[in-house]
Order: sequence, then C-alpha cells, then structure tokens
Amino acid sequence: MLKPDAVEKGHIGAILSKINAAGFRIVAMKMTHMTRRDAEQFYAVHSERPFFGELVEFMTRGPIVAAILEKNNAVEDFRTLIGSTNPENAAEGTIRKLFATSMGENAVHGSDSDENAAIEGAFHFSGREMF
Ligand code: FUP
Repeated sequence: MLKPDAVEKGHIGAILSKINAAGFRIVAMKMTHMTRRDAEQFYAVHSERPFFGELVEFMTRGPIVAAILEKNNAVEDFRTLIGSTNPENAAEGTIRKLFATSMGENAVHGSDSDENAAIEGAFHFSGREMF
C-alpha cells in the first residue's frame, strides 16, 4: 500500500517509478479509501499495541493505493526497497528514507511474508482484479 501521507503529498508516481525500476510486476492496483473497519481488520495483529488507535486514524484519513506486486524474492526485496519502519533508520535511497516523515507516517506498507501477502492481496482485490 502507498499510505495516505504519500498520496496526500503527490508521491504516487515517484514511488511507483522506484517500484517499477526495482523489477516488480504489477499484478493488481487501485486507489481506495479504507474504512475504520477495514483498517482495524487489516492491522488486527497490532490491535493490542499502544499505537493502534493512531495507526487506524492515519490509515483512514485519506485514500491509499493498494497493489499486488510480483517478483522473485518479492517480500524480502520489497522490504529492502522500502527501508526500515522508522524512516530515521531507513537506508539512503529507500522509499521510506525519501518519502516518509515518521514511524507512524511512513509512506508505504509491505507484506512481511508470502503467506501474509496472499491474505493482504485478497483483502483488497478479487480474483478478477488480479492480472
Ligand atoms: P512494517 O512491517 O515495516 O510496516 O511495520 P509493522 O508491521 O511493525 O507496523 C505497522 C505499522 O504500524 C507501521 F507502518 C507504523 C505503525 N507503527 C507505529 O506507529 N509505531 C510502532 O512502534 C510500530 C509500528
């Protein structure tokens, strides 16, 4: 997902360009606005964490771009491309280093396993929207 901060600041094109240059194939993509219920479900794993309320507020404050990306070793390579969760620790040239402003508003989300990528892809897209 390209998160609300990235969309608000007009960074969709720049971020997609980096994703493209890194060799990912776009399997599915759309702009959408998550409801509170969507965000609570998507981030259910964090529901007991102190930042959960803030995370849900942030993820629902504006539209996002959801995408399914395909590549060999996609999960690890995408996480390398986006950089650390906290942009202060993100490597030079990574998407979060370039476009994120804080741990909370960190521009992009990447799945942390193939299993979660399948779950998260199915959260946003039906089979007819995957190409
Ligand atoms: P990541 O896998 O890098 O997206 O990070 P996590 O799944 O650990 O966290 C999901 C989101 O929760 C982060 F993108 C931002 C938010 N978060 C905080 O706001 N504070 C924290 O201490 C940890 C995560």
